[in-house]
Amino acid sequence: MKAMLIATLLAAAPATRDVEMKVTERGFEPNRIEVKKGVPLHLVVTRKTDATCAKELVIKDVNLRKELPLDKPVAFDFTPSKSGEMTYLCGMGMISGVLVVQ
Ligand SMILES: [Cu+2]
Repeated sequence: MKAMLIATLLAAAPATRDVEMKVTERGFEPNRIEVKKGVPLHLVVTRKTDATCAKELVIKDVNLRKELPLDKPVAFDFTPSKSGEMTYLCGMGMISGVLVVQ
Protein backbone atom coordinates (compact mmCIF):
# COMPACT_ATOMS: atom_id res chain seq x y z
CA MET A 1 0.00 0.00 0.00
CA LYS A 2 2.70 2.43 1.11
CA ALA A 3 4.95 1.50 -1.84
CA MET A 4 2.10 2.24 -4.22
CA LEU A 5 1.59 5.69 -2.72
CA ILE A 6 5.30 6.51 -3.12
CA ALA A 7 5.26 5.32 -6.72
CA THR A 8 2.27 7.55 -7.43
CA LEU A 9 3.97 10.58 -5.90
CA LEU A 10 7.13 9.98 -7.93
CA ALA A 11 5.13 9.70 -11.14
CA ALA A 12 3.38 12.99 -10.38
CA ALA A 13 6.60 14.94 -9.74
CA PRO A 14 7.55 17.00 -12.77
CA ALA A 15 10.69 15.79 -14.52
CA THR A 16 13.43 18.30 -15.10
CA ARG A 17 13.62 19.75 -18.58
CA ASP A 18 17.19 19.78 -19.89
CA VAL A 19 18.02 22.33 -22.59
CA GLU A 20 21.40 23.04 -24.14
CA MET A 21 22.15 26.41 -25.65
CA LYS A 22 25.25 27.77 -27.36
CA VAL A 23 26.58 31.25 -27.94
CA THR A 24 27.96 31.54 -31.48
CA GLU A 25 28.71 34.39 -33.90
CA ARG A 26 25.01 34.27 -34.78
CA GLY A 27 23.92 34.89 -31.20
CA PHE A 28 22.14 32.48 -28.90
CA GLU A 29 21.33 29.12 -30.46
CA PRO A 30 18.50 28.38 -30.05
CA ASN A 31 17.07 31.86 -29.56
CA ARG A 32 13.63 30.51 -28.77
CA ILE A 33 13.05 27.82 -26.16
CA GLU A 34 9.69 26.39 -25.21
CA VAL A 35 9.30 25.25 -21.60
CA LYS A 36 6.49 24.19 -19.33
CA LYS A 37 5.21 26.10 -16.36
CA GLY A 38 6.03 24.32 -13.08
CA VAL A 39 8.62 22.02 -14.64
CA PRO A 40 12.16 22.71 -13.37
CA LEU A 41 14.42 23.93 -16.16
CA HIS A 42 18.06 22.95 -16.33
CA LEU A 43 19.49 25.24 -19.00
CA VAL A 44 23.15 24.69 -19.87
CA VAL A 45 24.81 27.46 -21.84
CA THR A 46 28.21 27.18 -23.53
CA ARG A 47 29.89 30.11 -25.22
CA LYS A 48 31.68 28.79 -28.32
CA THR A 49 33.24 31.96 -29.69
CA ASP A 50 35.13 35.07 -28.62
CA ALA A 51 33.54 37.00 -31.50
CA THR A 52 30.47 37.94 -29.46
CA CYS A 53 29.52 40.42 -26.79
CA ALA A 54 27.43 37.73 -25.09
CA LYS A 55 30.03 36.90 -22.49
CA GLU A 56 27.35 36.75 -19.87
CA LEU A 57 23.71 35.76 -19.86
CA VAL A 58 20.96 37.60 -18.02
CA ILE A 59 17.46 36.29 -17.32
CA LYS A 60 15.91 39.24 -15.49
CA ASP A 61 12.56 37.63 -14.66
CA VAL A 62 14.25 35.07 -12.44
CA ASN A 63 17.12 37.29 -11.26
CA LEU A 64 19.86 35.28 -12.90
CA ARG A 65 23.05 36.75 -14.32
CA LYS A 66 26.12 34.61 -14.94
CA GLU A 67 29.36 34.96 -16.80
CA LEU A 68 29.94 32.61 -19.71
CA PRO A 69 33.60 31.59 -19.90
CA LEU A 70 34.67 30.31 -23.32
CA ASP A 71 33.87 26.62 -23.85
CA LYS A 72 32.74 26.11 -20.28
CA PRO A 73 29.14 24.96 -19.74
CA VAL A 74 27.27 27.16 -17.25
CA ALA A 75 24.01 25.93 -15.73
CA PHE A 76 20.93 28.09 -15.14
CA ASP A 77 18.39 26.31 -12.96
CA PHE A 78 14.95 27.64 -12.17
CA THR A 79 11.30 26.68 -12.39
CA PRO A 80 9.14 28.91 -14.61
CA SER A 81 6.19 29.82 -12.41
CA LYS A 82 3.93 31.70 -14.82
CA SER A 83 3.11 31.34 -18.46
CA GLY A 84 4.17 33.92 -20.99
CA GLU A 85 7.45 35.00 -22.50
CA MET A 86 10.73 35.70 -20.75
CA THR A 87 13.62 37.33 -22.53
CA TYR A 88 17.21 36.27 -22.05
CA LEU A 89 19.93 38.75 -22.93
CA CYS A 90 23.63 39.36 -23.15
CA GLY A 91 25.00 41.65 -20.44
CA MET A 92 24.37 44.78 -22.48
CA GLY A 93 20.99 43.74 -23.82
CA MET A 94 21.97 43.62 -27.50
CA ILE A 95 21.64 39.91 -28.17
CA SER A 96 18.49 38.22 -27.03
CA GLY A 97 16.34 35.14 -27.09
CA VAL A 98 12.94 34.16 -25.78
CA LEU A 99 11.81 31.54 -23.33
CA VAL A 100 8.20 30.67 -24.03
CA VAL A 101 6.51 29.32 -20.90
CA GLN A 102 3.31 27.34 -21.49
CU1 LIG B 1 25.99 42.44 -25.73
